[in-house]
Amino acid sequence: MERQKFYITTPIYYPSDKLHIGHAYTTVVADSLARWHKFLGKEVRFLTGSDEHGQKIQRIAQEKGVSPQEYVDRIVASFKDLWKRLNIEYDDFVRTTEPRHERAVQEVFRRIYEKGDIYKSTYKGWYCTPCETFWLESKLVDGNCPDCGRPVELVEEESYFFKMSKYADRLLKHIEEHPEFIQPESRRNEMVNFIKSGLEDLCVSRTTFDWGVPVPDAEGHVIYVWFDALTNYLTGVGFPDNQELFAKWWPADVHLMAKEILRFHSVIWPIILMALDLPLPKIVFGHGWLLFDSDKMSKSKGNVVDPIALIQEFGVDPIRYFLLREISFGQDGNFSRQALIDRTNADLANDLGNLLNRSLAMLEKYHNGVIPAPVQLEQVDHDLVSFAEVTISKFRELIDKLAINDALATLWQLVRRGNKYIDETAPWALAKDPARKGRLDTVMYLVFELLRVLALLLKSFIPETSAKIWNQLGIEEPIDELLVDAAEWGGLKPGTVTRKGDPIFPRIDVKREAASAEMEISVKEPQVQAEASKAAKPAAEGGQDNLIDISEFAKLELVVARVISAEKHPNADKLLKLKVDTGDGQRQIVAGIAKHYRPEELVGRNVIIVANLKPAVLRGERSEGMLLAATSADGTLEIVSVSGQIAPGSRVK
Ligand code: ME8
Repeated sequence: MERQKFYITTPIYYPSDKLHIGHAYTTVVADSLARWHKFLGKEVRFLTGSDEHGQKIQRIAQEKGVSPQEYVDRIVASFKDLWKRLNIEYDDFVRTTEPRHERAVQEVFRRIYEKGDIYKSTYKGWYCTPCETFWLESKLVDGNCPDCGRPVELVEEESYFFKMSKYADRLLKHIEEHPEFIQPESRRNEMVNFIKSGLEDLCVSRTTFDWGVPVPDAEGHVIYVWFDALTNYLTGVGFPDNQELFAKWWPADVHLMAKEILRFHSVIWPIILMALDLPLPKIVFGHGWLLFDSDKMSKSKGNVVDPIALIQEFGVDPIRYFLLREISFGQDGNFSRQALIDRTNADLANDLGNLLNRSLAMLEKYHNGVIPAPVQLEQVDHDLVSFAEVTISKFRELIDKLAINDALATLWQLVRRGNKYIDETAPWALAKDPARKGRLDTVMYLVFELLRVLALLLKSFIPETSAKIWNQLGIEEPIDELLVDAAEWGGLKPGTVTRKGDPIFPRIDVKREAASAEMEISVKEPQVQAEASKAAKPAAEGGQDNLIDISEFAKLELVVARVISAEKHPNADKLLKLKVDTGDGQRQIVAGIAKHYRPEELVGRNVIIVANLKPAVLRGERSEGMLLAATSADGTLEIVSVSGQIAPGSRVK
């Protein structure tokens, strides 16, 4: 059977300056979808490129005192470098100054001209150079460009015109018959209204500058930059010379872009294709804008966020994940550094990273790092498996609908469910009882099976992370070669030897306001939690004298902290040395619980600590806080903990 195909494109970006996080957004989404469709077993073509002609580029090059070609060569190299750093795996990159593209554009122009749909006349009207758009006087807003608000220029020149109006009814009919053609739906209505308000014939050549593809046999005319740029989607699949490649890939499945250029793609582009008698793309999707302080990021406003600096600071997958998860696909969304840090700490470090880390630590301790065979499943296990199965199918449906952020939100319910399953089944308790070895094996197997499935489902979105998880899981088949069938539940082979590595997402440390360096270090007697809690008398015993008011209680900073690592204190049998994550950083706590807990039982647990206790040095180890534990009369001690649902740093009141 012939493999299904999937052809996806991004806009070709202007090399007027370096790219910002908004361009990265579209391209990360396109890359993730391309990878996803490959994972579904399809043959995929992913096209991007650079839109190098036009008055805007020519002017910038002039200002810089270099030729337009020299100027764009340098900027386009930076585009390719950015895509490499973001793990963007495109199949072709069309530069509009390449001979193959110039040939394609001239061929498109010639065919439409010969058909009689392009004619010569004179253009008199307004032009917005930053947007490279012609405007009728009636459409201007306060005399400025209605799209970007910047000043327009009056131009009057002999031009070729494309009979757009001739195709308006055919286009409306196509939109009506193919409701999926323009997405999201709200923007489809805008486009329909725009067409219904009447289409002008489009000016498709310029004579007042020469940085463009020459109009065939018409000296002094260059082809209008949008007519040139849109044609890249044909160039990238071999038009007009490689007919085999072209027949294989055209029409495109998805043209992706932001809303400001949806009109070019859902009105001008389909009409060019109709004039060429070529089929129309299946979906034209105009997503929202990435805003910065609720304003559109743009180079001219100087509020752009440089993706390279972000990648250097945070790594590539936190950026990819943030873009895919944080912004409702189709809507505008805000970018902020704090939101990026919060998202990374909550979803990647706490939920996913912690699930992997604690599972590996337990497996190493209880089973030498080897994945056991499951025994009999109990209700709690069946619940996990059916939750996983339902979630996986919801995830797939949502990606198919291009609801990428919803899909990831759904998948994260499963990640959190995994952490909850560990809390519920308490492997540390099972490990204490040899008679429950079968239960422990089953729990460990299911947890690792969940991690395996998650790594597969995430590989299209955060590929570097999936590869790291895969490596730590120790599965031999290369993850790159596996298709979606492999993500069905139950594929993990018992006997697989895991490899504990570094945490995949260390938490991003946000400086605590009260710097720990300023805290006093006491060298008094060890103040051990278990003893401290024994010493505290219940209020009822102490009578009314013991009562405190709420303001005194409020002085206590009780917070949830997640145990990242635990080990025996080198100089004291009663003490354990814990490293905990408090949401805004990490700290060490020395706790007198060594007689009651083994270190590995604590890793991944969410304990409650007194966070504003003066630091102390306990037998040579610094302790910054105290964890809460309850002790019964017979000396049994249990630490107070909450489930993985509560994020580290949450206040306990
Ligand atoms: O328009 N939020 O190129 P361009 C979200 N050359 N996406 C953003 C964004 C933001 N703040 N800023 C940019 C052009 N983008 C033409 C395209 S195609 C035949 C020719 C993304 O460099 C988004 O995809 O101005 C937007 O449509 C595109 O970059 C505009 O890139």
